[in-house]
Amino acid sequence: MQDKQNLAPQPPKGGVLKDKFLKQKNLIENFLQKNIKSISPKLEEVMKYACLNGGKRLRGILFLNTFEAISQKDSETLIPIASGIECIHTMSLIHDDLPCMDNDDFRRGKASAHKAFNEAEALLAGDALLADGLAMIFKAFLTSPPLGGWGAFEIIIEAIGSLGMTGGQSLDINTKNISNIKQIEEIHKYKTGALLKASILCGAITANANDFQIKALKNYGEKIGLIFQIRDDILDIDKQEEITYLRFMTKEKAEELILELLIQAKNYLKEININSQALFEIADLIAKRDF
Ligand code: GRG
Repeated sequence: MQDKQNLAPQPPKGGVLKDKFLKQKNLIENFLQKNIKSISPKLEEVMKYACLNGGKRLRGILFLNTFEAISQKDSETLIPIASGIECIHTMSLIHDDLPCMDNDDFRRGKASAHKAFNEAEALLAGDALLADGLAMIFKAFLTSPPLGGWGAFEIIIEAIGSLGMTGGQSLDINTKNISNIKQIEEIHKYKTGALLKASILCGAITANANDFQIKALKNYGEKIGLIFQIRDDILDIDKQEEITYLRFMTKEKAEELILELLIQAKNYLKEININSQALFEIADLIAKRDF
């Protein structure tokens, strides 16, 4: 066991892959710029406004780098899939910001879609981004079937449905009294964590990962989903939210928990001994929110 640990790839020092992530982000954004289209000029304007306004492209980047880690191949041909995932993610943000949901006037530092336009336009842009995002992924798989089969597509669809993100959002709006941290974890496991984890697993299955690798990457995905959320709560410390880790622990304790989860996430990567420097580094960037 000791020997196996020593042979495992070690986390890079100093974030050497940031340029690579920036390049992938730009490729995703170029694809979206060219492929977000509508027969309605207004719909196209709102979709582009919401989608091309400064997102980190974390889910797309996780997908591409998990594929590369398992297959040891370049992922550039899979940009349409990464872009489709980002369209779906943007849809969830547009709907989450609506007055009937989280009621947020700002997103990515700008007026949220329903504020910049109106609720009807925002709803339609969300609908179209969901359908068009799924179509981008579907078309990419149709023209070049993934080694691991269509399960890679299924994992994304399941992650956003009633057993995933939408289910988590429903738990969120229906939970009135939070009395312990487990309830918070449960909501975020689905609301925020499901699509993050699915982006990783989609990359793994597309690259034909074996069961052992998939299990470890699932665990890695769950840990970085938690880290993502705790960092979010720390950054949003002034927000009077019911559902925040900081109701149950101090900021210092939350920082300690992030470090603990980071070690656990990286240990799952070491377990499978793949060349996954990018995945080590993404975990660090999520922990520091330095994307
Ligand atoms: C997708 C079918 C479907 C339904 C959506 C509205 C809804 C149902 C779910 C809400 C989910 C939601 C908004 C979760 C919050 C996730 C979160 C913390 C988003 C912020 O992610 P970042 O920081 O965003 O990666 P950027 O702006 O960088 O893309």
